[in-house]
Amino acid sequence: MSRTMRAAAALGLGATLTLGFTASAHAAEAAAPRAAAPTCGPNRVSVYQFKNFGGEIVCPTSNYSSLGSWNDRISSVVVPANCWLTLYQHAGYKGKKSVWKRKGNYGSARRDGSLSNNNVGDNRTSSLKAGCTFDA
Ligand SMILES: [Ca+2]
Repeated sequence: MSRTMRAAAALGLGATLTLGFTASAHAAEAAAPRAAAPTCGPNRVSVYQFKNFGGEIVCPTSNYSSLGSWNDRISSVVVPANCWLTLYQHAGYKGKKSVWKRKGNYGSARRDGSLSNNNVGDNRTSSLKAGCTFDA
């Protein structure tokens, strides 16, 4: 093998590594929007610790008369088209409530990045009713 061919082979390897790195960088950029706002998927209600779909996330699939460690902790929600969600201020489905969709209402998806302007309020949810058609 001549020195020229070795140089070309080395160059080819270098180009491949560079291309691989570039592709990874693009993949990371493409995934960034989803990483910033993860959801429980198209068939699950998503409940978030922080406003604008941040922090920890949980995927309620039923009714919860109390929320344990999530008491007074919910700050934003995503309700897919085939799901429903009501948040209540107090345990046992009492107090002020905010309804995004009721069971049987399969309208368009709802996203609410802040509960500050909702009846239930920010960090004030103590029970909830959630589900999706696929849970029935
Ligand atoms: Ca709101």
